[in-house]
Amino acid sequence: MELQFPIAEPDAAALEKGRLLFAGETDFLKGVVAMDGMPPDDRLEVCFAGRSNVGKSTLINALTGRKALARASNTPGRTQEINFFTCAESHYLVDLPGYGFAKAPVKTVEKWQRLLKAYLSGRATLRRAFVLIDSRHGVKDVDEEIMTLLDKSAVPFQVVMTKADKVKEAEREKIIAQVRSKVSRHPAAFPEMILTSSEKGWGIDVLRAVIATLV
Ligand SMILES: Nc1nc2c(ncn2[C@@H]2O[C@H](COP(=O)(O)OP(=O)(O)OP(=O)(O)O)[C@@H](O)[C@H]2O)c(=O)[nH]1
Ligand SMILES: [Mg+2]
Repeated sequence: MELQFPIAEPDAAALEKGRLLFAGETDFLKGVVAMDGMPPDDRLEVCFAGRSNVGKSTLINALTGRKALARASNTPGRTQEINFFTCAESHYLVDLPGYGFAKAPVKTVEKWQRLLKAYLSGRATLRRAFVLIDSRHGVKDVDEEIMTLLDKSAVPFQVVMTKADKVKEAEREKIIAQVRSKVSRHPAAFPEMILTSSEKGWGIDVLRAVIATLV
């Protein structure tokens, strides 16, 4: 049986909860380059994973309403550490380095990919991983690899489509269908997707509401 994987549509009360959560203080806590540098696991966290350049850092900025909280750039491989942000004192938002192609030396990329995998499979307080998929490109092999890792590590994940403003509606529907059919094969996948554009602000309130139900 294939699951339906609809686009999430929280009700007004859930949206309000999300709005309130993100109306609180958010701040950069630290950038981590090794597992032993992680902050104490004294609260829950959600992380943002995805291919380089998919829009992880930009999405954190959109969620928090702070333009330059997480450093974003057009160069794939911008985020090279695991960056922790505090959100309303109650949980962490975690910006991860991208996977796949990056404009950085091979050795450096290998090092941060190892760290990324160690984090995704070994962080006890990780409540949910958001796996970001570019609305123009759909699920690629490297995404499959990460989703399989999350399955094996029993880390629940949810797909967030990014850059929805970059595709026409017909094309978007085709890509969403592809993503649905690929993601629904992963046992750790949460059966609802979130459609966003950080540029236009689409779906940001939805993602806030989803995070508010988790923490
Ligand atoms: N049009 C459009 N552009 C976006 C959107 N989100 C991100 N971008 C752009 O995409 C580029 C990459 O964004 P980042 O947030 O740095 O991507 P990232 O996933 O953090 O990349 P790495 O840290 O390199 O892995 C930037 O030029 C952003 O301005 C969006 O919703 N719409
Ligand atoms: Mg980044």
